Amino acid sequence: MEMPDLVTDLTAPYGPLAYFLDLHPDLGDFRADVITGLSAKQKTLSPKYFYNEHGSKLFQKITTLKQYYPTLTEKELFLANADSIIEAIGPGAAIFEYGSGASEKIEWLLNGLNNPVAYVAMDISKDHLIESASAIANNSTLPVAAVCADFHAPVTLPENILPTEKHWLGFFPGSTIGNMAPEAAATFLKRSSETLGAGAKFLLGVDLEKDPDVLNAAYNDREGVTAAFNLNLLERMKNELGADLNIDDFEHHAFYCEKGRRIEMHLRAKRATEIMVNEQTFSFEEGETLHTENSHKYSVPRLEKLFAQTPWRLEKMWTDPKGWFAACLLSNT
Ligand code: SAH
Ligand code: AVI
Repeated sequence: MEMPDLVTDLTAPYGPLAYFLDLHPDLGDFRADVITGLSAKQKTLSPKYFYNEHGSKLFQKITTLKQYYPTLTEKELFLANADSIIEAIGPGAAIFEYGSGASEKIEWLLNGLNNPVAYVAMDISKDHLIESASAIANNSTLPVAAVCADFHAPVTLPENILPTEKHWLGFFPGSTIGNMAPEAAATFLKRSSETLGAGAKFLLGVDLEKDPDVLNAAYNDREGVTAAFNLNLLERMKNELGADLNIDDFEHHAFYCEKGRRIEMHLRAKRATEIMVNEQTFSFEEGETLHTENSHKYSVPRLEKLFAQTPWRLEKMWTDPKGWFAACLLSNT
């Protein structure tokens, strides 16, 4: 079977999965990115490193918190508008879900779509991905596959394993697009239009601007799960890179930045401290931070401006009664 260059490690079938494609997104990158990020004036690390197995479980826990409104709001929005979303998508869709996580938001689509042909889950968190996609495969008559990849890098789909008669439907729920800067979001959308090809559609969930009190509460939950999720980055540095650091010297710091229209998450030094990695020492003054995540909140006009920079055309948008979340159907025609 001839495969494109990018298909480096394809196993088909893989347990109940039609295939598992491993593009090894993490190999070698974590150490290099930590060193580059800690060397910058504002110390920074990509939020993609939150999601090792433990981090993915912590995120799952976040989605069950009452204060973390995005998950429930989006689920209710999808369900309330399921009929019109499904009609707009049309028959014969092969779903490619970006950042599929626990694959918890796919059921209504798999059950409701007219004649879907396949479901492909893609995520950076390998074990969590295999476990979640396999659970869907065990309960579905459709071919289900998984791709472990970084969605910022190009992905080539092994098309020849799936039926030829289909149109791709990109599915990107959870407002994970908000974790990208708007320019990176435009690049991501452009790339996805190339990956999914002509005739594709894309269903995107986006968190909207709202009262900063609601936003601040969602990222500073009372149970401290978001704090644990953030601090898990330091655990990863210790366990996977052998970094020498004292986790107790850092605290979770999250706040809404009005100017950037985003929640910023940081790890803030409670006292002067150091992180040693690869025999290099990175000093933190008291109060200095490692910036770990942005979560951008959009207005409808800013979303329209974003889509206008990409080949996607906004076909329809649905919002919930409070105007907190948007589901956008884009088409590549
Ligand atoms: N779609 C789920 C999960 C959202 S959490 C939901 O809506 O609840 C974000 C997901 O994106 C995680 O599963 C994480 O592992 C994945 N992810 C984060 N950065 C990624 C990247 N650069 N490439 C691929 N997946 C990524
Ligand atoms: C995955 N992403 C959309 C979440 C968010 O809300 O930005 C990640 C998260 N960070 C803190 N809580 C949840």
